Amino acid sequence: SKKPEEIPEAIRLSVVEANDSVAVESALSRPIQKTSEIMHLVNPIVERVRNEGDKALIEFTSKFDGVDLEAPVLEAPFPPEYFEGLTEEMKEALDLSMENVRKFHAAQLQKEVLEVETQPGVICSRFPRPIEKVGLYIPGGTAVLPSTALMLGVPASVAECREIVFASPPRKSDGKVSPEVVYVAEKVGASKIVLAGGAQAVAAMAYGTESVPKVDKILGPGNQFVTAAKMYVQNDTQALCSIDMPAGPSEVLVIADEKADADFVASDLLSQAEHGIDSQVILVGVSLSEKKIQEIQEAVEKQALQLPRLEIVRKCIAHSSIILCNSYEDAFDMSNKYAPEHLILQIENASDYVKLVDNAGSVFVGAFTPESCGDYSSGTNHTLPTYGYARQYSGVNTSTFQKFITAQNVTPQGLENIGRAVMSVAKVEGLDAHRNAVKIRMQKLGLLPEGF
Ligand code: HSO
Ligand code: ZN
Repeated sequence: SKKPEEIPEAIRLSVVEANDSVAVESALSRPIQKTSEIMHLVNPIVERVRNEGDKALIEFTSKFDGVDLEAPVLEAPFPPEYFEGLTEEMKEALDLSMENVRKFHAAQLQKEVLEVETQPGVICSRFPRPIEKVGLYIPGGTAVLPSTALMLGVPASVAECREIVFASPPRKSDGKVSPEVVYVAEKVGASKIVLAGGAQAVAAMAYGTESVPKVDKILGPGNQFVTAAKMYVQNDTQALCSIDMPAGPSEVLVIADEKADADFVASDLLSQAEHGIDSQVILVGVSLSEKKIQEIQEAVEKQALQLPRLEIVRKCIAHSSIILCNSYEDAFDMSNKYAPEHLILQIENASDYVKLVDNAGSVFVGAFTPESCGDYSSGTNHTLPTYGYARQYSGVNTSTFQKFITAQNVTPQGLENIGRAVMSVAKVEGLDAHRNAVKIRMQKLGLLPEGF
């Protein structure tokens, strides 16, 4: 028989009562981000790429990815050997996913000029323009992430960004990036793929190198080095570069009631758990019976044991919880407080409850809507706010790739209507030149008495 320490621990979520506020707080707490702690590692990498360009980029790719490149950038049209291994089935799957994402994001595109005459002769307007150059980071490592390529690339192309640059670390085996990513890059009209990852890829796109164009905005998920480098360049006025949003580990919160299918609930919890050991997986139960809780725990264990990423899942589930509530309202309060990246509703008449959602990145409504559909193919974006930032951030959408410019046209009649207000406020601010700019005009128009 096995010694006790060799028996693997059961794969189960801890169970917490909603009124146990200490336990709930701990269940809903997120792992502390160490961005500032790794800044001292990231700073020199960013500095070197900024000062030495391609030479430093090639050197870091050799050091961190074990790939020696002659040129760090692949230019469109991408060479045929980069598409090798791409199956027809994969092309069809990517095409279907891209088409749905395109449809949903094209519908979001704001093209029209907004015009409001706030007072007679005072015409204010607003018009959109694409962000000219965007850099899309596609993580590498063991996972292949063509889905991230399409979730960022399709809206950038819908918004008509003038230049789309991809960056992804090359594979150690052959120095290439996966053909699926190259396929998506070609489909969305990317001009270049930077064969680099980590802080060095972010720096190359933020400052530009001999072969990497300097971009205006960098988007995409990544490890803590990528995140730290994005924070760095966002704060550096030399880079003049913005980013999509702060990033943390991926999360799901599932709200389930007694009618929920235990196998479905378990499958959703596990699809989040397999992302990484620091993934957050929370089940909020509404009036669940002991029997249902048991069924869910058993389904989690049974399905987990079949998964190739079992070891990741095991570690993630070890810090995951079921929180037991007694009403739908309490469950949604709990969820709004946590502000999950993904919220899955496996409850009766789920669509009637969407109105209770105040904070979430994206909502998956009803038993037959697993998160996986939104991760890949339904049309919504999977680049979503994590770490509680769903309180104030939206997920990536078409307007993420646009900016909005305002304009105004004030006629003499308009100046008559607002000129005196401008002059009064300028006076109280002690800004006489401001006041004069209106006064001079109003005098020429004969709108002010002599000696005003
Ligand atoms: N759930 C992830 C996205 C993803 N899932 C990519 C699979 N591939 C973050 O929203
Ligand atoms: Zn996922």
